Amino acid sequence: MTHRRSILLSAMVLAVMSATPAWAQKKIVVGFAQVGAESEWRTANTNSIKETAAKEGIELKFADAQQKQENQIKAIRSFIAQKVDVIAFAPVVNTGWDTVLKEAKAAKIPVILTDRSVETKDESLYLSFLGSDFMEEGRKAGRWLLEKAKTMKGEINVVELQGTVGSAPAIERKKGFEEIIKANPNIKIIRSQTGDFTRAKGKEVMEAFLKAEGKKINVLYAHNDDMAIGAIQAIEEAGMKPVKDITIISVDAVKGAFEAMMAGKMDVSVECNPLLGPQLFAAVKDVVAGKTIPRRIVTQEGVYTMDMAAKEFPNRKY
Ligand code: GZL
Repeated sequence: MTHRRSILLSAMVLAVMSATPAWAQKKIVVGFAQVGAESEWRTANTNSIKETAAKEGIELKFADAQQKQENQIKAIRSFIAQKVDVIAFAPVVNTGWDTVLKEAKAAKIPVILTDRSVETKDESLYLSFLGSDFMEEGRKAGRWLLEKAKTMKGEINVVELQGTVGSAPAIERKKGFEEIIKANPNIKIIRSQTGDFTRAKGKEVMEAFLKAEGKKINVLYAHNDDMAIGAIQAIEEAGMKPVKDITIISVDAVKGAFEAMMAGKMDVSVECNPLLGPQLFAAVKDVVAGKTIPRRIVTQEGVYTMDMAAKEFPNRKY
């Protein structure tokens, strides 16, 4: 055997021997504080995070905050006390996080935001924000309505079911939608109220809209499918027909939206991808390995209309 080959071989043997066996490598421990379980989207998001952690052999400490900021803050404090390697969370609202994030920073625990972002002057309080561009989702909904409006006569009165008050998706989906529809002065938002991203509240608020405005309503813009599906029930119970009497525009594109579109009860749903697990834990592993991660990781998303629903439905993962 040549001298060179023997050096190469011994180097390889050394490398194999010095590599720490998998069972001896310290498991990465991640603390995740989830918003809650308010919607189909959230359930799919939670499943993606839990399934990916298990697949990657990462120990996941998971807390469900039942849509309360104080519960998320409590969970983050417990992760700090347990000295986890990384903290990740989906902030239920976008303000009020500096104090607890400063505690995480003092404990030298990196933080990754998923799904929703936070407002803070101190950029060092989190490493990265992984999630959708909610402004663009609102713009996509607005662009769809501008096109649809070309086939509609006279005033186009919109009622809007907003997401959780103070949450990034609610603020930005509203802003993006309004930015686009102002191009057509016939389109007016005549009522706008939060349905807190839930079916029950979406139905309740739509009942109030129908009582107040009735047949004046031409379009519903719902910030998520759960509220849209609740509103569709209210529209039918009021003796009106979704799509035919009231155009239904929604966001998320979860299975329930595809079922509604295939039943001819929803016009369009703008996709908001909940399957953030793979991107989150790839970022976690990079952080633990000392690599830098992008400040902003955007998820790719489409727009699904009623005529596309049946063909696309079998491909849906959530
Ligand atoms: C969006 C996410 C929103 C979904 C809702 O990324 O935060 O919260 O649109 C969910 O369905 O409740």
